[in-house]
Amino acid sequence: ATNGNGNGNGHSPYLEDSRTGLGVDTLKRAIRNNLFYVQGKFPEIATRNDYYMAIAYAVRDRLLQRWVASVKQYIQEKHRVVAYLSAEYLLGPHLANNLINLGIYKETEQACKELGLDLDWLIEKEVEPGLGNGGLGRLAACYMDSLATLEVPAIGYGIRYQFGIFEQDIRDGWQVEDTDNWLRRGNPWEIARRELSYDIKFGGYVQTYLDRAGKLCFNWIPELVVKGVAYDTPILGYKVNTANTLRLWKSEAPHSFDFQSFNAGDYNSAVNSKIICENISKVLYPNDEQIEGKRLRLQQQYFFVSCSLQDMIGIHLRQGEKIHDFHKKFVVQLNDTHPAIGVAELMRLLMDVHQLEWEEAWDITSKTFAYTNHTLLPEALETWDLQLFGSVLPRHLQLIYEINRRFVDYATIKLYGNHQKISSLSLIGEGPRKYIKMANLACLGSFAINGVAALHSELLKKTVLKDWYELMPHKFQNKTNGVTPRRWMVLANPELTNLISSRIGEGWIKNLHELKGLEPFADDPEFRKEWMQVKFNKKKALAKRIKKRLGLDVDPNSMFDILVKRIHEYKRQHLKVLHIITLYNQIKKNPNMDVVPRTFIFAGKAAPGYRKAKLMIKLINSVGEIVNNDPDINGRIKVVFYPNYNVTNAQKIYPAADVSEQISTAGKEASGTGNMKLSLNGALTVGTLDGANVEIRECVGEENFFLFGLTADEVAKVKSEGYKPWDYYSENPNLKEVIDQINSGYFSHLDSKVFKELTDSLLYDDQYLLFADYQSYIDTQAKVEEAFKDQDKWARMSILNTARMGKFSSDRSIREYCDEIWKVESVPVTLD
Ligand code: GL7
Repeated sequence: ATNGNGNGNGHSPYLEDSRTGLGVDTLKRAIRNNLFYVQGKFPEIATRNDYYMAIAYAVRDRLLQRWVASVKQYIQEKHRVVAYLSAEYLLGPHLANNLINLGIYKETEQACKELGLDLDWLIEKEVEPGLGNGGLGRLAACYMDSLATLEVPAIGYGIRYQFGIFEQDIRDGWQVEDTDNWLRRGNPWEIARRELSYDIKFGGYVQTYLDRAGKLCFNWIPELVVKGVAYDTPILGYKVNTANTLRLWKSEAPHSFDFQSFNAGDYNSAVNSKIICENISKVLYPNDEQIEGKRLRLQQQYFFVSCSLQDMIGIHLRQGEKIHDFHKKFVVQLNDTHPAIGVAELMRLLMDVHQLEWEEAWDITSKTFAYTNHTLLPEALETWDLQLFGSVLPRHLQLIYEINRRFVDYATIKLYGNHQKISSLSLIGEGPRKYIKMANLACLGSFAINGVAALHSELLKKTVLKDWYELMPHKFQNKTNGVTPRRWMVLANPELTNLISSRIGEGWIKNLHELKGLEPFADDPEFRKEWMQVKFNKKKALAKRIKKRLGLDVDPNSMFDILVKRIHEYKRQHLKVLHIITLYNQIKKNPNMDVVPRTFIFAGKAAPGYRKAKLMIKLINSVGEIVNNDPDINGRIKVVFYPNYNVTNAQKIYPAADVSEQISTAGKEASGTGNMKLSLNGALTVGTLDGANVEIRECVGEENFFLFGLTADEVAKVKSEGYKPWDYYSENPNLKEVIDQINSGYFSHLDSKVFKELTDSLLYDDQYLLFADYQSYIDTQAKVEEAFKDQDKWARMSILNTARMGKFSSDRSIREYCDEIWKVESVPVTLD
């Protein structure tokens, strides 16, 4: 066959078939060729990693055609583009995901087999890029998947951290951190674009002068200039031609040496300045929901935002468009306040570099940005010490002052005389030290503001962003989070995927609402049996991993009760521990009682500087040590802390869950997304009315959800009336026994001091109302136990959970963002 270009292949005028072909034979050839030409190895001496790399390159080659075609089409047809700005992307391993999205999993498996390789074994080899902390970073990754799948032109911008989230190990029950050197064996999924780089200034001072026309001009003379180099990773949509770009910036020194110091004989300071530059993208801050007001963190934020905005302006102008139309070409989504400095940076670029006047620059800026808020915790709202800010970004401090001056003038008229409101809206906080309020900068500079679940969006309007809502109600929206069914079902749970597809076809993978079609099968005994068999197999597989990693035997016939997420007081892992000890005490007092065997599985990382969270991990492990080895318990309850929770491990845990624990204090969890992944995989939720739990319960039906605890309104009320945890403690004998037992050293080799910080904070403060929710939680767990005894009924409930999760696809979230905020349309990509 000829395509008229004279090269005889049917795909492309400039590529050989072997680089794009999707058949088994071409895949085999590609793997062998890559082993030889890229790795420089032959089969007899190739290591597992060599083979992994050979396959990864073979797959990447197959993405490239789609990637190039997508970019080409966006440029030629000048489409409107979404720029997603996020300091974190928690992508998870690429290989299996790309095989699924390309639709060549089976072919590759076969090709491997014929080469004597086991694909799954190679997939296990991949080190995941952990460039995020938790839900916020993972959401960005799910959204990139959905944007591509929905064929929406989009670029994700972020930081190419050399070290991602730390690796967690558990020693003597305590968390210990190790660095995440994810790039040590190379990264076959990225392409370095050395030619694509921008200079980023830091520090110094600002000169003002009048130009020839008498206009006041500003010249920022920096103390340090850093180069940002683009590293691109293709993000392929599911069974479409669209491959979007994730562009992550790496910081480097502009020249490898500072020649001035070098010539002056000061080799050390020359090398030093190189190190300072490289440090900016060196490491991800491991804090989740907590700000760290460090200079380097501000530098990271500004670094990637400035690179990204300069890049967008470059793309726009190279297409022959006018700077005045920038907001028509790009809409920029701020993933939390981390990139909010973009508001001031775009003003600077438009005015200082592109010579626009203030009014026009502000008009463009405020039509460009939209802001997603991800938290209600006051301690997580970013602020920067004003002095620190000014020393890193002197020009931006001027701009923020001027933005604020104009805004306060406006607000003073609108809110005549309400000084308290005006000062709460001000971009600058007063106090012993002044500070910049990033959420306020984001709210003012954006045309849309959204929360991430219905309850969260409502609470934003009533609490943290109340004054903004009253002043600018038109900006406020809700966009409930979602998760990608490709990674969280097709990839993580192929067995359940096949079972579902055997009954309702495969349409649900792209249109999750089609899962509704499963509902009738909840009444089909044969289907229920197959459903529970898949669950059992996934539990067996997880049990095997637990045995391998921890040497612990767990029974796959027991109920797998799962609490996996970052460790945080508001997420209340310690409430789960109170339940476990309560159950333990019941059995101890009545060893013959009829209990449903349960395996409690915890996983999650604590921020390295968060002492109480680390103590919670120690408590879980200490309780596990006693419970797991007590002959009276005889294995009926087991406690597991599975180390190093990350995307790879999450993919193994979710499918094995019977029960999903979503037990945060109502009003604290903005949305949650693990709650969605677990329910999608057929787990039943024990949860509070918090975040997206509210909407999950609405969808699956209250009879298929175990609700407990105070509502957000009740929490607020209890607190305002003067909450006294001690009263709950002294009036509830079971609770008292549990707390006293922890304090006696029962779980800590009679050391009664280890957990004192934790128990004291519960007895005398209990900010997160564990004691107030304790009895309700215990009672609800008794209902869970009863329900589990009737496996037929349980199977029904499990099937209905999955069947009714259609709403929680990230495809639905992204559609809403596209239609209601971004005003962008799908662009089907055609291959030539
Ligand atoms: C979070 C919220 O805590 C979480 O509830 C939400 O699902 C997630 C994505 O919207 O964002 N906010 C936040 O700062 N982190 C989150 O995970 C770290």
